Amino acid sequence: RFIERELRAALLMDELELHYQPVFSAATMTIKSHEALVRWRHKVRGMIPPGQFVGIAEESDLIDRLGDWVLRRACADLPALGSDSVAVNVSPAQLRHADYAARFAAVLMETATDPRRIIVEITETVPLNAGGVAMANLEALRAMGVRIAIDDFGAGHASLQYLRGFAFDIIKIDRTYVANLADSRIDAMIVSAICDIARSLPVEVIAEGVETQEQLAKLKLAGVTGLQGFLLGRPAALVRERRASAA
Ligand code: G
Ligand code: G
Ligand code: MN
Ligand code: NA
Repeated sequence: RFIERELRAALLMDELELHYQPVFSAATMTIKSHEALVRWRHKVRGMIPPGQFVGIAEESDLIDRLGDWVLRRACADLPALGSDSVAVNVSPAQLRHADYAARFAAVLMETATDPRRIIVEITETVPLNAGGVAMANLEALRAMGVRIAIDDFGAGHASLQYLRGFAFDIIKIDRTYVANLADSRIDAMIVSAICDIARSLPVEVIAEGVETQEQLAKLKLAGVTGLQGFLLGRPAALVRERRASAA
């Protein structure tokens, strides 16, 4: 397909970029990590969001190239980000390869990156069967010190099943729960219950999509450990002054 060939070329010609959105510690309200979000700066069509090309990449080996590019760039940017860690979104398709964790480790070596500073975000659309390839990859990453987050927690139908099957480090509450926090008693109860589960496991729990002060206050009360959303910081390109002056 045309768009697939274009995307392949874009990867080679460095037309993709990462934007970074800060995640704040609920306790200190300082930035503790950044989430990397890929964008395609198209020569004609302008900035294309990932929703319009990640799915196409997932239909072929393009997703592996895209994923490797994202990880390498995020690792290279980490020193300039100024936070302890960076989170990358990983597609289920990437985890299907038996050598995924080994390739991941190679990128960390190449860029001299401490694995403990990397967070991998996966959604519950990855089938995680005991003894399966995806599970083995996640276990290998975690053994290296990489932290694993469940993204969009509660948006799918397998969230609790997921928690039973793998020792995740972070739960990211889907932003639809946060959106209705002010006027939905049931959503507020669900968020509190997720925080209770997280505390007793124990794992970190990040609320995404925080847009208002009221949501922020309710989330802190419920006991989230991290906060992310437009109220606190939008995804933005890294300012590369330091890199430019160093060159
Ligand atoms: O930025 P936007 O809201 O359009 O992001 C839409 C979706 O794209 C989100 O679900 C996000 O997790 C996903 N996404 C963003 N960056 C990446 C990436 O580097 N790799 C993968 N696989 N998904 C990404
Ligand atoms: O699925 P994932 O959580 O990776 O999606 C990340 C996407 O969510 C990013 O593309 C980002 O633009 C979007 N996002 C981040 N914060 C907010 C927010 O406060 N409100 C809304 N509506 N979207 C957000
Ligand atoms: Mn994410
Ligand atoms: Na999410």
